[in-house]
Amino acid sequence: MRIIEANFLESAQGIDDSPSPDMAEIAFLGRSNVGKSSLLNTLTHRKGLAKSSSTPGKTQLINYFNIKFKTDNEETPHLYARFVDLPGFGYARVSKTLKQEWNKNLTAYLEQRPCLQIFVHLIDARHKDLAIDKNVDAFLKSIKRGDQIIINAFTKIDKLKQNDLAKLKRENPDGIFVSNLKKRGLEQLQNKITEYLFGS
Ligand SMILES: Nc1nc2c(ncn2[C@@H]2O[C@H](COP(=O)(O)OP(=O)(O)O)[C@@H](O)[C@H]2O)c(=O)[nH]1
Ligand SMILES: [Mg+2]
Repeated sequence: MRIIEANFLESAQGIDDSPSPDMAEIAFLGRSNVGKSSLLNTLTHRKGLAKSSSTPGKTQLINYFNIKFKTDNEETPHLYARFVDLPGFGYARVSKTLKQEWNKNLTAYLEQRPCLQIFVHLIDARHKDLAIDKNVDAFLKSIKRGDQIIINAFTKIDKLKQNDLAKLKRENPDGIFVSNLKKRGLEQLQNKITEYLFGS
């Protein structure tokens, strides 16, 4: 399965002004600068789709993208889902909980959106133990419904030594390990998403 179309749909401040929940959604979240925009652009084959240069912390909007997949099945040649680009949260503000750090509207989106199926938590492979990411992880686990999964995607693995990458993989057997720069792990990430949503 591959992505053949990706289009920006709209930005929302929260659930109230979000599109109608008529499609499976995959939310991408992580610290500012983790590589989220780069990853979204590469996954969708659209260089400027998620603006990669926006000032960290300035935009607190939820951005929706309609994604069209091409399948190998003649009866259902196309499948659809929505990628949701969430604002990056701040640099390691250890003393604050995610709820204080992050706009209430965003946590409400994560907690209450009925069609939200997958959380993709992006974690910088070099800084995998930051308090803020631990908070996010605990928060996601605490809100996750039975019909949802959390994918931990470790980014910028090109910056790790082989030994450290091997160790990271051992410690996170269910993780996905990506480098946008070296184009590693992107197919695994996409496969994990489509397998969960569509079973293929
Ligand atoms: N070495 C390396 N740098 C990356 C990678 N992905 C993104 N970057 C860089 O990290 C910075 C932040 O990327 P961006 O996609 O804007 O992060 P965002 O703030 O999470 O949307 C930019 O300078 C990117 O060029 C990667 O896989 N490897
Ligand atoms: Mg960005």
